[in-house]
Amino acid sequence: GVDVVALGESMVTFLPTRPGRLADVPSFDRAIGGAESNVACALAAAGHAVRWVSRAGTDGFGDHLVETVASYGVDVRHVERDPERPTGVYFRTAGDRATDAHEVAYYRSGSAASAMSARTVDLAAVRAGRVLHLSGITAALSGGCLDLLRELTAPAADRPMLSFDVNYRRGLWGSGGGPEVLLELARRADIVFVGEDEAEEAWGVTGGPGAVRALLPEPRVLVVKQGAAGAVAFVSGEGEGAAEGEGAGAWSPVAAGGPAADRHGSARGPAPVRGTPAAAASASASAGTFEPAPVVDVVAPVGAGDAFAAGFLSGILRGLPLRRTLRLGHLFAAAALTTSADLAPPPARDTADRLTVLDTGRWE
Ligand code: KDG
Repeated sequence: GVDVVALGESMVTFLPTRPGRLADVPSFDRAIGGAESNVACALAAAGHAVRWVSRAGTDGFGDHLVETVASYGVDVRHVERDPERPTGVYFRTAGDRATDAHEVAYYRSGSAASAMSARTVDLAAVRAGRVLHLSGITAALSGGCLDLLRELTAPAADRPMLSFDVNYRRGLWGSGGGPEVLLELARRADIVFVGEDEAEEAWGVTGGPGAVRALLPEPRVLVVKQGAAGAVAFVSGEGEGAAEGEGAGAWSPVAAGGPAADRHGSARGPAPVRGTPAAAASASASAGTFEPAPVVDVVAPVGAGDAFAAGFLSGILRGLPLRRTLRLGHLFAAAALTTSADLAPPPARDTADRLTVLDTGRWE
């Protein structure tokens, strides 16, 4: 079976060959980007069965995208090729060391992927995994894409466990409704990833991770990323007490032992543990579980959030304890932070396991 299906637009990415303003960079190196395929590739590299669902043009850029994602071992059979519309591309500059600010120039409006909708993607193929990973980028691409996300996030008995990375991209939303839409979608997900700074930018939340949880009490798992410092995970409901320990993933929404939907009964939405005011109150009252990130020299932050999501989902799929799952997220992110490309393969599983283990079992 398929562990994870990721759906979203990917683009050929042009990385600057030197620092400076977009206006001044004379040449670019080709790579690929796309938040959801970044997650898919990292998860496949970590040994999971992953499918990426998308659309791409029949142009050479589309070939390059699909071939590159496939080279990670991702199932790309459900990527539809559109002869009428181009593959999206984007250019970016190197981040300013002081501010991390980089310029992004997207050429994706009217792309093949922006024509994703409930009619142009195979919904059964999208819902076939244990986990469905989506991001807020897709919601900004077109009306059809937004409707598709609404359909995929609607409560349903057979819905896979839904993972949602808020991924607020101000440049894609312009002035219209992005923050409200992202909040609506995030509230319907089971696992949500959001940056503390992103939550402030999109929703004006200040006051730290607890304040973000107060705004988003519904998801069973909420991860608030705090940049170089680390990340805080909030887990509500069944198995909450096991979150800290080395228990066999009792906290996990997809802990080993059957399809995710089974664990929530037949009526999946909203799950009993999370719909009630009491659950919401206890979720927002909990301080969460903080795990610091390793210190690395950042080459380019782009793609680190995707890598974090992949590492965290890998820990969940493997039924690892929460703190170790957070460490895996940080480790995958560290691999992405220290390369210039958007997509960075994580360390091999045995290395990752040694680097993230909680108790080294060393002789006293
Ligand atoms: O998270 C990294 C992505 O933002 C990047 O790879 C490109 O998907 C992308 C986007 O839409 O910005």
